[in-house]
Amino acid sequence: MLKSEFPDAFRQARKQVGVEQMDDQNDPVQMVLRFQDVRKCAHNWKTFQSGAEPGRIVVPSEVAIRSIRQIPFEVDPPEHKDYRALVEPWFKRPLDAKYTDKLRLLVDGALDDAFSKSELDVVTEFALPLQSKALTVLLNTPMKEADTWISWGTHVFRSEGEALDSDKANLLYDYLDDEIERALKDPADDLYSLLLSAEVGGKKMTKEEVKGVMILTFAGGRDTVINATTNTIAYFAEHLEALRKLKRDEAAIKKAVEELVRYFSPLTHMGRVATEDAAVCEHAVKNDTRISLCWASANRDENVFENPNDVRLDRQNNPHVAFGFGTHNCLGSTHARQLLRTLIAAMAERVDDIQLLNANNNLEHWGGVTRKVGFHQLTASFSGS
Ligand code: EMZ
Repeated sequence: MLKSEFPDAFRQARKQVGVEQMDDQNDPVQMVLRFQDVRKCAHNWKTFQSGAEPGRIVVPSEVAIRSIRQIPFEVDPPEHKDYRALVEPWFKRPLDAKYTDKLRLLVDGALDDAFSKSELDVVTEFALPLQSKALTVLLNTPMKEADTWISWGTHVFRSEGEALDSDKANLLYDYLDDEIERALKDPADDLYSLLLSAEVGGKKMTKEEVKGVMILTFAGGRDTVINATTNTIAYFAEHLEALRKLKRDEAAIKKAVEELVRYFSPLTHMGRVATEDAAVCEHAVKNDTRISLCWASANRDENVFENPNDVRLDRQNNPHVAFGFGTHNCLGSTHARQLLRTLIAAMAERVDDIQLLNANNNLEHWGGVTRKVGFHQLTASFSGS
């Protein structure tokens, strides 16, 4: 099996049952697996809410390590709208040509580094530093901040072998408290300062609300972007011809990114909490219990995608839900897409060959299902100029 092959872990459960039951810290989750059901539930925010107790819609639940609400992610309409409208323009900056130029410099730096080494771990030596440096562009903060973030590892709330790591979470919370104080004293053209001076619904944002936006920005786009980057490199290492065909073809690269995120689905699922007794594809959902919208399963639904387990970089009809669906569609998707497009463009121009050496798969366990979402480690040797 190729290292870049990511099997459809949910096929049987999706076809036969439509849901998968799993336990999570004694707060069970009913995973919704079919594309239409996932979209319907995502749309129905009144019955399946995001604004539950902070941390509860994340699977595994972060209730035990987080009391601050992530904004706008854990807020429902109608309040959600004003928060989202406030941050949306900032998160659309990746569409500016200058922003992309900055990303290109970072990607080129990462490739230079890879070419100069005989081998490297793509996860910790390429994807993690690239994600962190790119985050300084998104926040518009000094590049040296990335050094601190790199030291936190791939997930800000988890460590290898530990589903929830409160010590790690506290590092992030303390860091953000300091940064908020810094921005209050000495405002700059960065996301902190923008939020601290903003009003929502006629009221100034509180420090806690600002922190809630920042936690989301740090946590939501971390392991997801790192996995997407690593998996993309793994894919093209094993499909060099496909990479060559994309050279200087922006339209084709855009399509390729959509197909790769569909196939990899870096975020397996996201939860919701039922506000009343309900049902999903004839399975009862009790009031105050959790469901999850399984993007990874929906993205392989054979009723929607032809040959869903094939990567077709030029797939025509691709309504994937890798960035979620509906009100809460991913705020960071513009940044993530731009980073992946830039990565592929640069690789197509500069890479001659990538040899994958050792892979340690990152496997997730959900109920009876085991899913490969990325790699803990992927050593490779790059050549190019
Ligand atoms: C939350 C989540 C957001 C959560 C889009 O996903 O990402 C997870 O990785 C975090 O742990 O707190 O931000």
